[in-house]
Amino acid sequence: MIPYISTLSLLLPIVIANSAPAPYLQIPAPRQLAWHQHEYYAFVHFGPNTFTDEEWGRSQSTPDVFKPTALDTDQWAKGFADAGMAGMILTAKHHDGMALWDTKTTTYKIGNGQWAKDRVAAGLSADVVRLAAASAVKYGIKFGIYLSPWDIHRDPAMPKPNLTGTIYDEPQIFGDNSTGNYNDLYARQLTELVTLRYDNGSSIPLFELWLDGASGSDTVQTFDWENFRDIIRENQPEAVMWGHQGVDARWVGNEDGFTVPTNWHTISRTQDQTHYAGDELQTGVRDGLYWTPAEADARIRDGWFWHASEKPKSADKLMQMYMECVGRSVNLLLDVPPDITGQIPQQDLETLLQFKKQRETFLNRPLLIPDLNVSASNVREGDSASFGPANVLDGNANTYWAMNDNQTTGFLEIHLDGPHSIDAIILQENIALGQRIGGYLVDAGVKGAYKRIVNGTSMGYKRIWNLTSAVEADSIRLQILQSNATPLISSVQALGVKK
Ligand code: FUL
Repeated sequence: MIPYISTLSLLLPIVIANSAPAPYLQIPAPRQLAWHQHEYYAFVHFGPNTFTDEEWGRSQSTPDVFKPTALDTDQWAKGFADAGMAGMILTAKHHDGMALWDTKTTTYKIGNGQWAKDRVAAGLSADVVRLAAASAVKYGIKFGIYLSPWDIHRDPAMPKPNLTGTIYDEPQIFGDNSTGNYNDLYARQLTELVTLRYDNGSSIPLFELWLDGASGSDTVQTFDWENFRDIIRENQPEAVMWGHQGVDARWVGNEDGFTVPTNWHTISRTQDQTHYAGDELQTGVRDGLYWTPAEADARIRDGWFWHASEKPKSADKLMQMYMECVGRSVNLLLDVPPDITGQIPQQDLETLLQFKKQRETFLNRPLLIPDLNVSASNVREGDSASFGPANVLDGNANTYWAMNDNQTTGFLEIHLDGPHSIDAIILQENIALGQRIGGYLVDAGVKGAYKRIVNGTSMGYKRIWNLTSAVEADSIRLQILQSNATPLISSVQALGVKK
């Protein structure tokens, strides 16, 4: 909301009407605000592990191991787009160190394997990262990259006898005590990836860089997170940098799509400081120093990489994950790995489609429509056009209901045209101006008698409340019980059927 100040009001000593609330403490950068709205997207773990039936390969295979029989990155991107996923994040380099793009930084890349040589001889690209990026844009989804900071290929604590004497026997520069500068290698790899180009020469936009926090070795390596951030900012200012606890988005503390009801979008530590425990990452820190919202990385199967012995989870299970993640203001990054053909198994794509159908069947029942009658305990400066409660029904993420600055509690009520059966409530706080709300209730009214249906703490970007049983209502009342600054509500929705 852009404050409007008339020339006349500048001249007169009166309270200026139509003034938007000031931001409250930390607010999301534009890149983060856009990221919140992506909500659900795919993780793609693909590399040597796909062919060796491993999760954490020990950097023992040569690039010849990478030989998909029918690679089709279009099939991935189309499958994800059809499933309603906003994008995909590909493992350009997992812990084993083998690069999936045509890098100048290492010999340990798929480009040196026979599969790639045959592709190139046939006039085809063997750069899987660029191929996937081109497929993503073709099917209208976002593209992101995972680049593992822990690199077994360079870690002296991880013996690699199979590579001894080969061109892949590279200096063991990982670790603070090693001779060599691993941060420099990582920075060069990152630089290559954030400056990749499509075949037509234009630059490949990335929506997220995934800088994993895992390590399975005793080698201590202090990472130069600030430099990595600067490289990303300089070349991809719209990209979110994901790390264990920052910079732009944080881990949710587990890899099972599990979250807790109270979740703050802020924390108070950077990547260089002691790591939060899993439960602290889930909750976040209210009024923390940095806007670092949580993302849940979870899997459609048991492993991150494809294994013949595993099956996808059920659509019901994915729906449950969705409600716990997206329904609690946490983005869901769901891993859907390609198999040894280089394609996503049909079984997984079918499960994604079933899940999409369930999601849509559930969500596509909105009862609260723009022309309903809405009242509120207070409207900011009496300016209903700018801050009235009808804004929560207009479907516009930029408008919101607001009260005067000195009011941190209050209510709004939406009057339905007759009795309805309601089984879910969706609430959105206008996070563009910060996360403020710490307590709220929703009541279902029938002829003025109310029944409590939601009792919440944090709200944030989006909350979906699936009620244990449907309730009858001819009105919906949202009460804000606690807020650290005047609350701003951008959307209220109820799902169900008209009776
Ligand atoms: C973890 C890694 O160790 C797993 O292999 C996987 O990549 C997962 C997404 O992150 O930290």
